[in-house]
Amino acid sequence: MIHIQNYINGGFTDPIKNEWLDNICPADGLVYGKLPNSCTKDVQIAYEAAHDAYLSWSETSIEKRSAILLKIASLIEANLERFAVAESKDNGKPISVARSIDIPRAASNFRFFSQAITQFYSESHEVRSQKTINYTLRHPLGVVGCISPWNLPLYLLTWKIAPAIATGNCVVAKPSEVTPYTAFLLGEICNEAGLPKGVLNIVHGLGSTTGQAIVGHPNIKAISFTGGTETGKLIAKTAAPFFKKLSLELGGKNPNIIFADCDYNKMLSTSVKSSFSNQGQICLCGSRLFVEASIYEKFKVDFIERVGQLIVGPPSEESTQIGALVSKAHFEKVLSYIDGIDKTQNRVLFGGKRMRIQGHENGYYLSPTIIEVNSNQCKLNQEEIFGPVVTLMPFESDDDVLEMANDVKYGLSATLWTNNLKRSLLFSEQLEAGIVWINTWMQRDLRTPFGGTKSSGVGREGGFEVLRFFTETKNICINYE
Ligand code: TXE
Repeated sequence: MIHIQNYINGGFTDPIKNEWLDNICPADGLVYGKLPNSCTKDVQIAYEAAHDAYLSWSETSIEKRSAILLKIASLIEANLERFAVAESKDNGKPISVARSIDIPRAASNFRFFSQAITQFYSESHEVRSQKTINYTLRHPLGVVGCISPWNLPLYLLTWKIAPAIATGNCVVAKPSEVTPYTAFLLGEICNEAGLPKGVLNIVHGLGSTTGQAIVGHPNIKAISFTGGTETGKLIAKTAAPFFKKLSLELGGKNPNIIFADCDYNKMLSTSVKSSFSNQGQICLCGSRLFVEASIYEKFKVDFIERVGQLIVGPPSEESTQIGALVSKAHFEKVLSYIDGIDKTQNRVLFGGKRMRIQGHENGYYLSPTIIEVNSNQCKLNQEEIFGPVVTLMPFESDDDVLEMANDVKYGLSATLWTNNLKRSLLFSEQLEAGIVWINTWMQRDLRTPFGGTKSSGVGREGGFEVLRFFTETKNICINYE
């Protein structure tokens, strides 16, 4: 049994009230660890540690902060296998994915922000006729809160922590209670890298207790959150009376728009990935596939064939491409969408069933699922399912597909497959999304702004955008006449 503890002030501690949650392995449904369900008092202690560390950390030179972040990146890389095994066990994702994507990206987050902070700058504005010069200061906020989800556990936690501490803030962080393991291991790495105690504090627990205590803490100045849209609303409501800075990266229901003039083979293999990577549990997955009518029937046959070749299996096996869904509750939620379809309007073309994997009969395995729908208004196209379930629908014209792509409450990302330059430019301008991919998917450059519109959230992460988020801007105006 793994005994996960809070990481506060550079040490590992049990929760004050001695309340514990089960840590369950989605591959077989068995409890394999315990984690704290931290209360308001635990959060307060973490806050005090962060507050005490703040003065010194915020005045630590950029070179030193940068060097520590770089060391953390190197240590994550040196412990790649240990982290990958933990992530795969906790989340159900294939070990090959944890090893090649999640953990390397967590290291990249620290490496990237160790460099970005050395290039961060502010502006000055001179008006010579009035003999004035304005210059802008960007100072850290103080103690900030970072709350992350279970789908990309270490990847998304570090995506928040790294820029927060790079800019001189101290952090109280809470990973998802469903996937706490790699966050726990990160504490050890931070100590080894020489991160001063209290700069990063990680408290574990439920959203409704620990998460709520962080968001409702009067002196935690900003909340960076990734998770569900409903949780985002609750966080916004709790944080509003304190006027906290908020960055909310929420759900998505992203269109994958396929025109007949695209590079067909590249589109086909990328669409399999954009539909089912990480068991479809990525906010950027393209879950609504709109295919131009002239190639619809061909695409349907080819797509089903390719999806049928995906290997569903235990996350620990090297050959597995689709692992287990993250939890029983989430598995049941995803399955309920499939079981609840209106069979007069929608048709399951492939999958749609629980899979029993030999030796892992109680694991949360679902075969990748393709459903043909006849209206973009159906529940399957309007609600975020967040699992290995996609819908297919043909379209006749550019106008029709653009309207359907935008006719949803979410606006995170969109993918477009076409070789028509004019169409690419028009669609990129008119698609209601924070991120548009043309003839590709999920090619990430950490310098770019990342986030969504509409119910997909507010604010942008990445690059200088997030460094601005984690700093308070002050303008100084001097008259030098
Ligand atoms: O996420 P939650 P859930 C979507 C996806 C999924 C749905 C619900 O559709 O089915 O959200 O998932 C913490 N105050 N996404 O319920 O609850 C929680 O402990 C403060 C999309 O598992 O949003 C965890 O650390 N914190 C998404 C984090 O919020 C609270 C990724 C996210 O959990 C809290 C995950 C509260 N009141 C799910 N309540 C994406 N955008 O990538 C919960 N939390």
